[in-house]
Amino acid sequence: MAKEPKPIDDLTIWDDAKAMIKKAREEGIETVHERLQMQTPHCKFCELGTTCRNCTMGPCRISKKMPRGVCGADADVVVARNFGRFIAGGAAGHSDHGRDLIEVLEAIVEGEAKDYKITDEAKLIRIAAEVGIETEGRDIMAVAEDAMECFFGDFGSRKSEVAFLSRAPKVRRDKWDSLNMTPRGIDREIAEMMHRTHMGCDNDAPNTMIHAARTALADGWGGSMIGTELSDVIFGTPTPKMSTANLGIIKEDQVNLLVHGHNPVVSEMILAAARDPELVARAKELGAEGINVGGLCCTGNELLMRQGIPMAGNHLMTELAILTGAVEAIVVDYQCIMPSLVTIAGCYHTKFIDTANKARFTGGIHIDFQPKTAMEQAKEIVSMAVEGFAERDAGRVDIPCEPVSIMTGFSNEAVIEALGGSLDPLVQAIANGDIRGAVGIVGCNNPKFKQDSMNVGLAKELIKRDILVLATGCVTTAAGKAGLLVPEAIEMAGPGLKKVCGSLGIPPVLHYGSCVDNSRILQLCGALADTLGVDISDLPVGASSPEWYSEKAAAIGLYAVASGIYTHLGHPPNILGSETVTNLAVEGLEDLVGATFFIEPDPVKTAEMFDERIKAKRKGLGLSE
Ligand code: SF4
Ligand code: MSK
Repeated sequence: MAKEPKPIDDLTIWDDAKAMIKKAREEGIETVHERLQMQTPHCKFCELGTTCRNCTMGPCRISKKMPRGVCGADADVVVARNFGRFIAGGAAGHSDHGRDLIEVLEAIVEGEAKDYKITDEAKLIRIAAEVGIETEGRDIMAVAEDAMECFFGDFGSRKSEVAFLSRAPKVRRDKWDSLNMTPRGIDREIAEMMHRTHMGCDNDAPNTMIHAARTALADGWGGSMIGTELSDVIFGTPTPKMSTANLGIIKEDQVNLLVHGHNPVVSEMILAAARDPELVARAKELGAEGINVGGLCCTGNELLMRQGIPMAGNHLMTELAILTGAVEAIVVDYQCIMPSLVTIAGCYHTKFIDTANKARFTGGIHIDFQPKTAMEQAKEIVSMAVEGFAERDAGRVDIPCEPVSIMTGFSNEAVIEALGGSLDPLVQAIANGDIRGAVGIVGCNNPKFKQDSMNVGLAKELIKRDILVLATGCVTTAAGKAGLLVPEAIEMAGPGLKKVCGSLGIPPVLHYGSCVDNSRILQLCGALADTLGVDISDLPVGASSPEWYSEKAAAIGLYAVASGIYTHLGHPPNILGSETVTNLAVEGLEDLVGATFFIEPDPVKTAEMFDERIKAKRKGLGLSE
């Protein structure tokens, strides 16, 4: 018997989402919420992490009745192996994204990508010097070539550590060395995780978990950091600017093209093509006022940070954006793109265009996007969107709200500039207790949570307690829609945070970028620890992914913990079938790396836990609570 659909009010905190879910139900269009209901209850073995499919003597399910798989592996081994592979998947996603940026840099150096350039030469010189490249008096292309070689090298097997580890405090690097946790090469750690978890290899759960942490560190201080830094070099380092968010950014009188995915290599070019006078003229010929490029998920965040484009929404808004009936094209690169978008686009005039060979969608229009032919291909894509305007059915258009203002663009460079050139004023504000600590709230939506209830609830609870929040990934649009990303949001903050942010004219929740940009937060923590002469685990900081779902979010959580940052998850990964693995994650890692995970679905209790932790860390630094 078909299940009764859940009340719409239970699914999301947003009016724009509610209106579109209602429209979907009226039009008989299935969304993520119905599919979750169909999949519930989930397989208990998989939820506990106790299913193994690593060989064909199985698959095996481990339980009290059947405590060992055919090979003899117990629950600890199976859970650790599954978790290890989960982390490897996340690290591979972020890091392959980073590699794509190196390949664009290579194409620039070789003169094969005329549509891309080195936009921030000063940053390239700065990061090159950081990784030991001679920069004095050298041609910028020569420096770029050496940087490219260095970062390609980080993916291989010939180094003892990835280059940006130089940004971590020495005491932290020594800890990683002593634990066998130092990431040597990005692909190496990912491949080794696959090897270790092959039948008959690493059959010691804690040892597998250590390598999981090493793989995650290769992502955070390696692949993701390379992705962030080279994106800044090629497209410009973000600076503060205003923009808008929610489904109201979709304009009835314009050609609407939404970019979705993660990598700015495609979406930056789409944005540039959308400004082409001929394409704009053609849009006008067809009766539109212009071409509107809006963002979804993290490729949206990338363009928001650097170019200030408006954001249509986060993960759970991607299906709903198409339901406005006013989207001519949705252009995707990779990661977090639900295949259901092709089906929903097919219910409207919307063209679904995929651009990466490694992320093709059956039923989508595929453009094999290449740096060599970037602008030409981007114009072809934008042209498809423009022509689609004529096919729009005005009777099915429903844009449910007006957009809200948001402030974006807080790279570390921008923050340091706002502080007058150094981190000292921030250190001072932390020391005198105006800012008691900082928490990065990152990651996704998951239909298992009322959309954004945790993301927004936690941010509000923390700023009340004078804890600065840094937002990345899909938390960004949530915070923006809740009015937390504007300077006026200081009215929701505690007195100290209000004073500091008020004097700088910045919001108490700072948009720090996309998912790979969590590496900016790692870099900031490293620099703060160095300024104070302590380890990262001594700082009054935390991380949270309240509504996470993806392998990448798990890798982010693990590299945060392994870097010494106390980290919250709104629900557990699939590890509860092993006491050893669970205890290690929520307790045992404290002794090893100075931080753990904690799992808590309630935002107020989560804020209280962070508050306690921050008090303890402040005390440890000799500061008032
Ligand atoms: Fe079963 Fe062991 Fe094979 Fe896993 S590796 S499927 S536990 S026999
Ligand atoms: S897009 S990984 S849903 S944050 Fe980076 Fe959002 Fe999570 Fe994808």
